Parts: sequence; C-alpha cells; structure tokens
Amino acid sequence: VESSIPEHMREAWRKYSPSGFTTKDQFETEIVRHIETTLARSLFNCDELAAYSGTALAFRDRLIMDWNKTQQRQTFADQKRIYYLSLEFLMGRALDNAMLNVGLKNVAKEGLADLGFRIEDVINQEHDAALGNGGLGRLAACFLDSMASLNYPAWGYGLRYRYGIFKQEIENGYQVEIPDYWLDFNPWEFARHDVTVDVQFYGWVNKYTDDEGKQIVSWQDGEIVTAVAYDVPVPGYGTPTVNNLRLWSSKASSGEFDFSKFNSGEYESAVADQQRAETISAVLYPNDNLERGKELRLKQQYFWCAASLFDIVRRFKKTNRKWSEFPDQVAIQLNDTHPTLAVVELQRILVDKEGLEWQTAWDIVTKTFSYTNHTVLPEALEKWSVPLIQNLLPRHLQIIYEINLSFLQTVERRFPKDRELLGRVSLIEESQPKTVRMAYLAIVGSHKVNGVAELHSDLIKTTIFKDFVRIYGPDKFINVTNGITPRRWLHQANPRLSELIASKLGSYEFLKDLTLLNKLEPFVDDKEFKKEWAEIKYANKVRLAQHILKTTGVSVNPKALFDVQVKRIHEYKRQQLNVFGVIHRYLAIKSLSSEERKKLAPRVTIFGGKAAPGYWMAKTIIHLINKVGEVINNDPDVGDLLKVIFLEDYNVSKAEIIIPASDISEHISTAGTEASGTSNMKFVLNGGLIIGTLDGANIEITREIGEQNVFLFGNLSEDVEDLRHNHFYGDYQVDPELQKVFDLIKSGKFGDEGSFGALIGAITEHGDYYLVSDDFNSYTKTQDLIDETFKNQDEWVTKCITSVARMGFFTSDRCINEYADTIWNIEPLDVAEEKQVRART
Ligand code: RUG
Repeated sequence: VESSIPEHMREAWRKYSPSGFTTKDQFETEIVRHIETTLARSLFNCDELAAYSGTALAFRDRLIMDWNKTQQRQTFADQKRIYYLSLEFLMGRALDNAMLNVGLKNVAKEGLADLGFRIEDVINQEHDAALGNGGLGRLAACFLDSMASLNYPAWGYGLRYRYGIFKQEIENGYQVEIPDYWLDFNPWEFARHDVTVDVQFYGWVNKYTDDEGKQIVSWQDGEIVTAVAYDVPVPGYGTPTVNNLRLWSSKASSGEFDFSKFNSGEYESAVADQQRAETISAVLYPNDNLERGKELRLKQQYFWCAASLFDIVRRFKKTNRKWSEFPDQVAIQLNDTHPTLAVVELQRILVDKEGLEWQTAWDIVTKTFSYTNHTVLPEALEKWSVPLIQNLLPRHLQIIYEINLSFLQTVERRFPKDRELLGRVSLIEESQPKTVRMAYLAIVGSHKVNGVAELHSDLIKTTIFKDFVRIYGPDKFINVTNGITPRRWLHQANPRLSELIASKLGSYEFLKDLTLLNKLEPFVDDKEFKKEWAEIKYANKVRLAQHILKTTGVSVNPKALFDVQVKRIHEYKRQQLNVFGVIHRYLAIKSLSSEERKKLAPRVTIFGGKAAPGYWMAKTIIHLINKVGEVINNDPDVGDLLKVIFLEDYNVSKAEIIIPASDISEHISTAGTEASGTSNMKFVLNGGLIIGTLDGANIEITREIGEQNVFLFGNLSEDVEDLRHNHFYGDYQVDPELQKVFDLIKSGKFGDEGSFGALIGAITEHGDYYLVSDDFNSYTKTQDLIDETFKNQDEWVTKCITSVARMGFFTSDRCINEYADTIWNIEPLDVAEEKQVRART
C-alpha cells in the first residue's frame, strides 16, 4: 500500500500504539480526559449526557484498536469474506453492548460510580440507532453480532439514513409520527471522507463498435451523486474480532452548492442540487411488509448497491486475482429483494467495465450471490415499473432484459411444450405498466435461495416459487431458521437471569454455545433455584410496571399476569384478534358478581408497535386499543382484574425492558403469513411462555420445547385457503361471542364507531381474510387455559425453566454457521494467537 509507513520506522508506531484501558483507574482517566478535552466540559457541568459521551468515547477507543487489527488480520489472511447487504440494520443502543462484548461493564460501573453516576442512567442517555422497521432489520443486527462473535470475516453494507424509523406518540388514542433525527452526537460512526463512490443516475446508453471491432456499451450523462462511507464498529462477544458495518451517505458530487447561482442571488436553486442528492439517504421508508414502488426508494436501492459493489470490487482488485476467483473471495447475501439490483450491477461492471464475456460474467455473478426471502405476502413482494427503471437506470434495464432472455431460453429448452410456464416465470410481468419481478430476478441471479423458518421455506417452494423449483431442482431452495443473539437478548436485557443461569452452569460459556442451556433442566426441581427464578421475573415486572406508570399514568399490579404483544401493527399479525379478546374478557368480567370476580386471575394486556404512516387499518387498530384501554382502565367494576396498556414508541431499547417482564406473549398471525417471527424466540429465552398459531418459527419452538409448554390455537396453514373460500361461498357466520364484542363496539362504548366499523366490516362483510372469526373461539378458550395454568405458579415456573433450557437452537450463532457452511462456503478466522497476546498484556 503506497501510504503505509516504511518498515524501519514501524518500531516507533508499535511502541506508541495505545493498548486501551483494562482497569477501573485507567477507565476513569480515559473518561475524564474525554469529558474535559474532547467534549470541553468539566466536573462543574458534567450531566448524564456528558457522562454517556465520555464513556462511549472511552469504549470506542478500545474498539477502534481491535477494529483496526481485525481489518488488518482479515486483509493478511486473504480469505473469503461475506458481505451482508441489508437496507435495514436495527441496531438499538451500542454502549451497553460494547461494554458487555468487551467484558468491561463492571469496570465501567465502578468507575462511573466513583465519578458520581449510575451506569443505568448513563446507558439510558443513548439514542437508539433505529435504521430499520422490525424483524428484518433486527435480524440483520443479530447476524452482525454473531458473525463478529464467531470471527467470520464479514462486512455489513447499508444506508446511513439521517432519519431512522419515526418516533411514535399517541395523542387522543391516535398514532402521531415525529421525525427521528438521531445523528446529533453519534460516537459510533466514523466518516470516511476519503472513501467515496460516484453513483450515476438517468442518462442514456451509447452502443458502438470501437476501432478493433469490439462492441462497447457506455452509459452516458445523467446525474452523479457521491456516496460517502460511514463505518460502524461491530464488536464480537469475548473475542478480539471487531467487524465493520459500512453505511453510505449521499451528497452532491460537486461537494458544494452552485456558487455562480448563489452570487447572482438565486439562493434556492443554488442549494437545490445539493439537497436533491442528500435526499437519497435522508429517510428510511417506514413500511414493514409493504412495498410501494416510489422512485426515491429505487434510487436508494441503486445508490447503496452501486456504492457497495464498487467497494467490494475495489477490494478484490487489490488482490490481483483473476476474475474467475471472485466467488472464492466474495460471498454476497441479499437480505430480501431490496438489494437485487446488485446482481445487475455486478454483471454491468464485469461486462461493460471489465470486458468479460456475458456468460463468463454471469457464472461469476450467480456463484457470488444468494438471496433470503422473508415473506409470502403479495403486497410485500417488490415489483418495479419498467418505465421507472428505464428512466433512472437505462443500462440496467437492458441487462435485466438480457438476463431474462437467456433465462427464458433455457426454460424453453427444458420445457418446450409449456408456453404458460414462460409467462409465469418471466422476470417481466406483462402488466400495465410492465414491471420487473424482483424476487424472480434475485432467484435467477443467486446460487441459493433460503426461507427463514421451516414452514415458510416449504411454503415458498410450494406457492410463490413453485415453478422455479421445477426449473432449478429442489436443492437450490433451502431453509435457514432465524435466530437471535443471546448476548443482547438475554445477557444484556436480563442480566439477573443470565447471572442465575451462569451460577448453575458454572460459567457464561452458554452465551457462546447456547445449547449448553440444556444443562439447566435438572434444576427444575430445585426449590431455591425456582424461587430465585420467580423473583427475577417479578423484579422485571416491577421495572416494567414503573415504566408503564411513568409513560401512561396507569398503575398496574406486577402480580397480575403480564400478557404482551409487541411488534409492528399489521392485520396479518392480528392485534385486532387480541383486542377483541380483551373486550370479550371485559364482557365476561362485567357479567360476574363481585364474589365470582374474586376467583379470576388478574391480567395486564400490553401492546406496543408502530403502524406504517399510510396504513389506515393498522392505525385504526392502535386507536381501538387505546380507546378500549381508556374505558376498561377506568371502570371501577374491573379494578386490577384487567388493564390494557399501549406502550408508545416500541423500539429495541424498550424491547429490552418489556421482553424480560412478560409472562405470556402473543404470536398469533394467521397461519402461513408470518415467515418466522423472532420476538417469539426472545420471549421464551427470557422465561416467558407464548400463545401462538402454528405459524413461522412457533412451530419449531414448539418442537424444541415441547407442546406442553406452548399455548397453541387456531387453524392450520393448509386449511386457510378453503376457509377463505368458505367465507364467500359457504354458509359463513361470525362467531357468536365475537358478535357480542362487535355489538359493544358498535354501541359506541369506545367512541369512533365509524372507523371501528371498518375493522368489523373487514370481518363481517369483506371475507375475513385473516380468519379472525374462525380462530376466535379457539383463541379465547386457550386464554382461559392460560389463566388456569398461571394459578399454579410452581407448574408455571417449571414450564418456563424447561423452555429456556431447550432454546439452544434459536441462537443466531447456529443460524450464521448454517449460512456459512451451506451457502457462503466461508471459514472463521483463527484468533487464538491474538487472544493469547491479549491475555499476556
Ligand atoms: O415478517 C418477517 C418476519 O416474519 C421475519 O421473522 C423477519 C426476519 O426474517 O422478516 C420479516 N419481514 C419480512 N420484514 N419485512 C419483510 C418483507 O419482506
């Protein structure tokens, strides 16, 4: 490398290279230095935010050193890397995670106490990095943690949105969206102003033959926007590996506004270009499981794919290898279809820029990419309008057509008599306007396609991608069941439970090998252990009750059963089923005498989650929950027997408080609609039980922990189609108990009969697509069973402990190892030597 220091001068570097703090005194020195010099504050004006900043900077220094070494080690090792392309990374807070992964949280706790701060207050100052909508983005974050913890040479690539997912406020029961500007002070990112890529849009394609008779294709003119890299360190747990997450930010390629316009007084148009460029990475699209086909979104996708591909190719070219070796050095995972243009972009680079033959290039492309599908919902499957692509990316559209032609020719040769098949699998849908089916493009451009839970992987093979299984054979389509990182979702979120488990297992090794949890099972009869277990759950519930009181003003009894449903609000996730169940319970309470009421099990039903701003039905569900809460929480007949809470602005850091406090959580999607779900795993790992349908990962969770430990209900996915048909053509009637709930809503008891009427109408008049009525009886009966079971606390705790002991499978470490072995073909890097060096120092 040209800019590196000559060998004979490196000694000084090595001598003075900082080694980072390890003791409390060193930590205090670092934090005070940062507060006084970096932040220019002093002990006279050091508030909690300054203490957070100082602590974060001290830990950041440590991470940077490991990060630099990791990058050097990976470069020297020169082995295959995995690049994880995701438009969303829902990272949450970084400080607590960094402290735990580095293993110095206690040092920080004591050091901060000496300096006058409680570590919890300091941690709470951090703004969540919320660059994602829900499960898909959080999965990407768990994967980064696992890839680093397992020492895989891995990079994440994403967009550095200036605004993450909006903040949700509830006003008069309605969701209100507030922009989430999160970059005021972000010590976890490093602007690499020297790492930039110019990305082209619009323009036209010039095809000509050069003097040597070679076909040249050149994409000309249009608009250039510059991508600037921002790097975020991703520390592994208990390892020196710190991987890199590279996020791209957009800026005008000229760098500045137009000075000549400025001088002539045209201030607005002088900055217009700059603003247009910056708009690309300005805001995360707030839709979960919904695609809307907007040009800016397509621009975001291409901007990010082009910058990432340029960067990956640049790194590969430094190794001076032949192009044929590209797939031996590079694996690229497409997280959903959002990065599918990367397939087209790599083909463009190889053919137009590097001069490879079409087929040679295409072989490299398909060996490099693999694609994860996360949904079968039609409204979430991306389709881009052909005229839109034609205008924005004219060369890419040509390449897509060429890929399609060659693919359809292959299909035709294999299935010569099946004309309809060609129409069905074509990458182009002959609609008005024509569209590009991005999932099909991703399949054709990849060597492996995976679903995210067994049922889901089976469903994609038998429904949306059935024809492709025929064409490519079944081996291309595999399942990798999702997982979660136990570092954040047990150790960080529930430190007391983690400590109790460690005390029984003898170490924290289970955080690296979650299957060790099975050693807990023999302790299910240990009275003292069970008592401590129950005490920890109770303490977590007290903490949540305090949060509820502070944020909603409602006082809840921590001894009641806490029933939680927190996730994005979506009709398929069926929060409406839950709230109808709540009203049913309310009616039941009201019908009892005060003596009979004493026998009931008190319950707190807790909801949380955001609705996409344009999703009216989802917003109406939020409104109904809040209105139902207002009535029930203020009804003296009900008292502690039932409380209904909607927690505002559900996000990763709130999940860390809510999940450990749950007794029962709800994963009640219509069978066949939730690809996996991952919060189901988090809740069980934290000693909560679940009520769920036979959908997504609920099925595998049940298999692992045992049917006796799960409250299952509802129709099966194989029956959904017939049931839906029956709603229109059979003698369909709404469940009579549900009808009573509807009658109460319609009476105006909860206000706003008009819009709530639409929620009811979806079920009574518009075919009940999500099978709310079909599953209602089974749902409420199962809730009654939960009440009964909860009364026997000893039996309940036994179920919880047994379940936790059997959750080893659901770590994202297992999941990442499966991707590495079956899809990426990559090996972890050996860090034993580095660990020894560290142990000696
Ligand atoms: O809805 C799915 C979840 O079931 C799944 O657990 C998660 C991670 O695999 O991805 C979610 N998802 C799907 N988010 N967006 C989509 C649309 O493709």
